[in-house]
Amino acid sequence: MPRRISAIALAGVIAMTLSACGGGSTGADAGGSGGGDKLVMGFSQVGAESGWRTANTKSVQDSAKTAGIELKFSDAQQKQENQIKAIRSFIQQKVDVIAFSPVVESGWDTVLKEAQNAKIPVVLTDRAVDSKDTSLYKTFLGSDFIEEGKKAGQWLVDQYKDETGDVNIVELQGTTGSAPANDRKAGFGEVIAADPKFKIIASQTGDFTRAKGKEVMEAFLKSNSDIDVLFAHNDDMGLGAIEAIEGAGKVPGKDIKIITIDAVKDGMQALADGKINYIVECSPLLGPQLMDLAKKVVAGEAVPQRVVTEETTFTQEKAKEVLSSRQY
Ligand code: GYE
Repeated sequence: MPRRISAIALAGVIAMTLSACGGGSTGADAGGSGGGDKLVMGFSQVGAESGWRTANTKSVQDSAKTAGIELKFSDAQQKQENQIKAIRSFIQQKVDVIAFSPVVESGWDTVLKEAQNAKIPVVLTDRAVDSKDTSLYKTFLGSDFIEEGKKAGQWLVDQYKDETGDVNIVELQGTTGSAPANDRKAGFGEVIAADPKFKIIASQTGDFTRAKGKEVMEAFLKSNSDIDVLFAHNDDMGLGAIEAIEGAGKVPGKDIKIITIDAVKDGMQALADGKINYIVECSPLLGPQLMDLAKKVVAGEAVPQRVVTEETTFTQEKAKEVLSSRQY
C-alpha cells in the first residue's frame, strides 16, 4: 500500500530530523503547536497593573515549566480588544488549550464561540465572564470576589459596632466592568447596608493601579473633609491612596482607616506598619491548579465547572507574624 509506505518513510525522516537536532539547538520548539507530545497553552493575561498580577504571571509561567506545558503568553495591557486578538491568534496557531483572565466580564461570546468551533477548550482563570452559555468554557478557577467584599464589610461592621454617628466611607473600585470590581463592591455593599450609619460618600475607579489610586484619593480628599474609612478593591490602589493621605497631612490607618484586598507583600508590609488596618486575602498563586485543569480538559476528563481558591484575612498583628514567610 503506497500510502502506508510513504507514511512510514515520512516517520523515518521525522525521526532522523529530530535526532539530528538533538545535539544542537535547545530543541524547545520541537513540539510546536499541534505537533509533538508537549501540550501547548495560549494564555492571555490582563496586564501588569498590580503586585497581584505580577505574582500571578510568575505563578503561571513557573507552573507551566514544571508541568512540561509550552506556554504562549500574551499581555493585554488591560484592554479587551488585545485579549480578543490574542485568543484569535491562539486559535489560528491551533494551540491545545486556551486559558485567560478576562479583563472585563462582558463581550466574550463571539470569540469563545470561535474557540469552541475550532474545538479548543477554554479555561477561565482568576476572573469570570457573564456569558449565559456556560458550555463556552470548561471551568473557571479563581476566588469568590463577592465573599471577599463581604469579609471587608464585616470587619468594618465589627470595628464600628459601638459607633452611633455616621461612618463616612470612600471606595476605590477596580477596573470598571471587571468581575472583581463588580463583585467586591456588591459584597461589601450588601454587608454594610445592614446599618444606615455606613455611608459611601464617594466611589470611583482607580483601575487597580497605584498611580490611579493616588490620583483619585487626592480628589476624594479635596472634596470631602470628613473621610473615616477607605475601602480599596486592591492593595496597590490602597498603597497609592496612602501617599495621597500622607500628602494631605493625615495619618493613614489612624485618621482614615483602610481596608484592602489581595495581601501582596507591599500591602502586608503597610499592614504590619499600621498604615492599612485590614486585608482580605486573594491568592494569585493559581498556576499549579491551572496546569492541572488544562491537562485534564485536553485529555477529555471531567472537571468541576467552578474551582474556588481558599483564602484568609489579615489583621495588623497577623501581618507582623507572617510577613517574613510571604511568597509574594
Ligand atoms: O485583586 C488586583 C488585580 O483579578 C483578582 O486584579 C484579580 C485582581 C486583583 O489587578 O490586584
